[in-house]
Amino acid sequence: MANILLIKNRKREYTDHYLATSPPLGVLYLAAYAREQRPGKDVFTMVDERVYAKTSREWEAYLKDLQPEVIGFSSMSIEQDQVDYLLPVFKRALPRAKIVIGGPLASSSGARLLDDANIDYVVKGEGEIPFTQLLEALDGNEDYPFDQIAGLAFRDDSGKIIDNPPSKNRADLDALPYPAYDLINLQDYVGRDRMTPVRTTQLYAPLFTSRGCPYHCIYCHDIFSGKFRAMSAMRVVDEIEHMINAYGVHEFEVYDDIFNLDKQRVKDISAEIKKRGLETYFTFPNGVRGDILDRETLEALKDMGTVHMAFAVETASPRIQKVLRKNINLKKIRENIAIAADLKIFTWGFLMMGLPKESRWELWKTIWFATSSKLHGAYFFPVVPFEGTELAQKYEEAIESHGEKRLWDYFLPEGALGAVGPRELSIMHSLAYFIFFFNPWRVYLIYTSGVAPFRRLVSLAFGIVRYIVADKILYTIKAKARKIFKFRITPRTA
Ligand code: B12
Ligand code: SF4
Repeated sequence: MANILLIKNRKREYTDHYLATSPPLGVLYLAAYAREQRPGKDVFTMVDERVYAKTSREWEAYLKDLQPEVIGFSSMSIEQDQVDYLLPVFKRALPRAKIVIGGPLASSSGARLLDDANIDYVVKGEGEIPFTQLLEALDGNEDYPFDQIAGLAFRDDSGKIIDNPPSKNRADLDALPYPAYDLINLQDYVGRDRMTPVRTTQLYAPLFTSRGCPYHCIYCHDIFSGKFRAMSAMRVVDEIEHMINAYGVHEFEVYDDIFNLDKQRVKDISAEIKKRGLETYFTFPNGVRGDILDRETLEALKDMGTVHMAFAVETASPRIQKVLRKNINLKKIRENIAIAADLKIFTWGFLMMGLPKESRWELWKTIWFATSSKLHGAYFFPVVPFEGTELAQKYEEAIESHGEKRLWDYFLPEGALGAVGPRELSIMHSLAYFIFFFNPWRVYLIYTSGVAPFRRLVSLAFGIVRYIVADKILYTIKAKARKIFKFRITPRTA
């Protein structure tokens, strides 16, 4: 029997924008799948560092008490600072425990992470099958030799790094067990900042009903590989009904990369929810593919209780759309945003700034596209070229030439691949928010959206002002001071 501790990591050095916290679906799937495949063999414990942050001393005491044999650590790339900080603490406390790292960081950076001697195994990409096979291998089951576990990177007995290619054999999504929600308390996530920008105080749960995306944009993660696979409408509604009955959840935050690729599936899900008489609310904060929607599909989404939907426009420049391989039909997405807004779905746009060779004119076009649309809200993200993406490979030189090579900030332009430099980009970035939010048209749209009553509108406006003015200036000062005096920014604990 293995005693397994699963940890959802957090960012160590953070600005307020990195505090969003939603239930850690990835690790909950891992535990559910392993439990099903190895019944009675393991005991799982789950710690979400974003909810229950511990100091290094508290971690040492906790680990010595719990004595896990396997520690599964789930992290995004942006959270690597906390990986670097915590893993030596873990190894010191429990030198014999096996440390496995998975999630977006592992998928992006792969075997390179084994440069850190504290990490024993790296699992790239989709985790259910390789993680369960790894548990078998650690138990000594010879049917699962380490070098045959797809997507696993590890050191062999001689210390050589073995990097197994990812699997072509993926989990059957309809056969996946429901995520192991018994390992967390869903109440812990109520009232916190979350991916859905309009805060509610309702109990909610995430849904991930499809994996993979056929579009292959050059900046995108490829955690689930390009091929699109989806749960059937029945399996999706079964999970929704299970969450209502077992946990009293009626609001669902959908994280799919491209929930609406199969229009018929969307309509079937909506019809099935209606048929079963379920009371449901949905938000799509990770975005839908906005140009392949149509009125009928949007009405089906509205019927099933959709209150919020993000549209990933990224750029209003057709040239850059091609470079990114996103190829959004800008006319169509604008029309669909308007239909959604008219249906009283709170629409949010994702725009990127600082894209390859992006000119001042192209930046203005993007700002104008968003401002003149019926979007209720928008994020203008400075581009972050994540390791492992085509964008990062193609523009490696540009990334290095703007100072030390490290992950740029998602909210504050520190680097730029575009034709304008970081300083100008930063000014345009602030201007984009001002022009977008502080105009009577936007205020009218938000006020009449039916979703955001006045109090929310005011808090949204304060949030944006604080972000552009206070946080940006404060963060810049702190970052400069950090460089000069070499101290860390706001460690929350320890
Ligand atoms: C929901 C979500 C969030 C939530 C929280 C996610 C969470 N619970 O951890 C919030 C809103 C907080 C968030 C924030 C951000 N996010 Co986000 N987010 C997502 C999203 C949409 C869904 C995540 C999810 O639940 N997926 C479903 C589950 C099933 O997949 P999974 O978590 O990846 O887990 C699977 C595998 O990765 C693996 N696995 C995961 N953990 C482990 C652990 C072990 C031990 C093993 C073996 C395997 C394993 O197995 C799992 C099952 O197959 C993804 C996009 C996506 N398609 O996944 C982006 C994504 C994870 N986010 C991303 C980014 C960049 C961010 C932000 C930086 C963006 C921003 N604008 O602020 C912030 C950073 C937050 C921070 N901590 O500072 C990137 C990460 C890229 C990277 N290389 O790190 C992604 C991939 C999207 C993208 N743009 O490419 N995000
Ligand atoms: S459409 Fe979205 S999910 Fe699909 S490859 Fe492009 S960015 Fe990724």
